[in-house]
Amino acid sequence: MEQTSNKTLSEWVRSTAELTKPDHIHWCDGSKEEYNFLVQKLEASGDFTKLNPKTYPGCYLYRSNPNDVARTEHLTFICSRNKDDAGPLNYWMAPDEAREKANGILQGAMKGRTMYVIPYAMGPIDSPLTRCGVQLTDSSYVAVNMMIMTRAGTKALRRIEREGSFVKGTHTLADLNPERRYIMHFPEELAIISVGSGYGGNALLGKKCHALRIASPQAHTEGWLAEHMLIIGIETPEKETFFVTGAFPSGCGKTNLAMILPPEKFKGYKIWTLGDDIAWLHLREDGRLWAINPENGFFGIAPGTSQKSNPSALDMSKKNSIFTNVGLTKEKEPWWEGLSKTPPEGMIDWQGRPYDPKNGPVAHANSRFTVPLSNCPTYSKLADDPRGVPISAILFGGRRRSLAPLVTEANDWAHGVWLGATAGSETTAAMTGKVGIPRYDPMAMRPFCGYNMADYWSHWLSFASKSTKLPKIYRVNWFRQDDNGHFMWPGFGDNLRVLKWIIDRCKGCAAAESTPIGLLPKPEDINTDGLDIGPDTMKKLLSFSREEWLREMGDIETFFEPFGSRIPHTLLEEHKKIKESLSK
Ligand code: OXD
Ligand code: MN
Repeated sequence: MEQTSNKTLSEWVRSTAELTKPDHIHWCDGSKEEYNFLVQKLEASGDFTKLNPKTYPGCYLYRSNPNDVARTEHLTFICSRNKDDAGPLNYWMAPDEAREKANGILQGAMKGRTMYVIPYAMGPIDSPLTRCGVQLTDSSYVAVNMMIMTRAGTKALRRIEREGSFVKGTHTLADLNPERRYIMHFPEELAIISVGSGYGGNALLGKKCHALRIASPQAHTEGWLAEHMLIIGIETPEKETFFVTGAFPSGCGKTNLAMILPPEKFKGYKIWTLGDDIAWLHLREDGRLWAINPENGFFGIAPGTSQKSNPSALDMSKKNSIFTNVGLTKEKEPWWEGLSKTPPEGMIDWQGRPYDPKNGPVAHANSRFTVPLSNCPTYSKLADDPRGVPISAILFGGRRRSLAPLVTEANDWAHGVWLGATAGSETTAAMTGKVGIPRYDPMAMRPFCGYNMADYWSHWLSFASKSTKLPKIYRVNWFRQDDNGHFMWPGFGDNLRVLKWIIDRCKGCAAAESTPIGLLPKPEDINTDGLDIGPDTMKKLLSFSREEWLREMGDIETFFEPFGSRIPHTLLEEHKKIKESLSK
């Protein structure tokens, strides 16, 4: 039955159904009743286990296929017409070849299943910065997750009908065969095809596929930025709020930082949470960069989330949440490594087996919670403001055991882009493959930039000529280790100590010292009141080694090489300046 006045949409739904042959088609209206209906269906089929209704009301556990537990970067393709437009950091497939491959898998793939038609808005429903999409999927798990993660349903459909344009996302579980798993993006056609995976970033197409890989080239064309960034507001005791975005690679604590609780000595400070993963940034008439969070929920990593690291996340996931691939206690509560010291008696592991340490951890290292944004105790209503929030500072981070000081301020915008472009990190369990492997992850966008990263850097650099009121840029590294392999910085809530220096810098009331790699605080500029951390450690945390950095400059040159002449001249000039200053 045709449910929309948009002819492109109804024709696409019709032709996809003809190809994939679902038994039913369900147009999602996004209502509570519909969500409950889908949850009941998942419970009846045994896919969802209801958690303890007293302690976890409205919460469910889902176990994915053990071969389908993380994003698969090696199966993720940018299918631009021109290979060079995808750039050296993306896997590329010619659009015709990709469509042919996908069609072979889509053929009859939804037989025996329902195809859900999910219209969704990325961003507040009435924001001019919002973009819409429609996902077709044969997974009820994906449908309920999309309902939490995006503003899905009739309102989004009406907006699509008014505007006419939308991103087309086709998703099928098919036979979950890793050999026939492809996550394909067609930036020139605003289309996504994802087959053979039901997992998070591969399957919830509004998230990485739309809001980053399709939106980043779209933002390039239209003059804005689609970024892998959290958004927070830092309220000071004087009741001023500074908004900050932060790009950190997957699994580096963005969700924790998005909802930190200030240390005891920081009376009167408050962190407001607007988003933990994605920010869309636009320059407004006032010359400032404003950010919206296109998402409406959290898809956070469970292991390591604890009373110490993130009490707010524990709190917010205690109602109306979906847990994926965590353990299950006798009391029907979720459990993961880090939640308490040892697994409680009678634990069932993430694969549904009685827990046996021989089988590995209780929860998969990339197990997740899906939680509505508004559940967060530090949620800011401004997350729903159609204008977004004005950004004072941008953080670029990574997981580096040495080299990068705790915090470095960029001398100016171009230097800040260099700091972002050369950020490195160690791989985590958020993607399949080995963990702990160092790699450059520019602006934490390596797996998510839908076009040539060199053009992306040029786009970033272009903002310098458009405004004099751009945010200050910082590189941060919470993960520096001493010679014995211990973390030197306590992290978590204590990161506010670094954020305080940053906002004091934005206000113009904190000192910094100019060095070849950027502006650094002196140890006494960071408030360590109440912290068990000696002046020597602070000194080390804020130090850099010329030798190490000169080696790093060489590694960066090797990393830049495959971009050839497409790499922006300004970035190379910046690199040369820093290298010269390090050699003096
Ligand atoms: C995520 C990721 O799920 O970055 O946010 O992998
Ligand atoms: Mn992410």
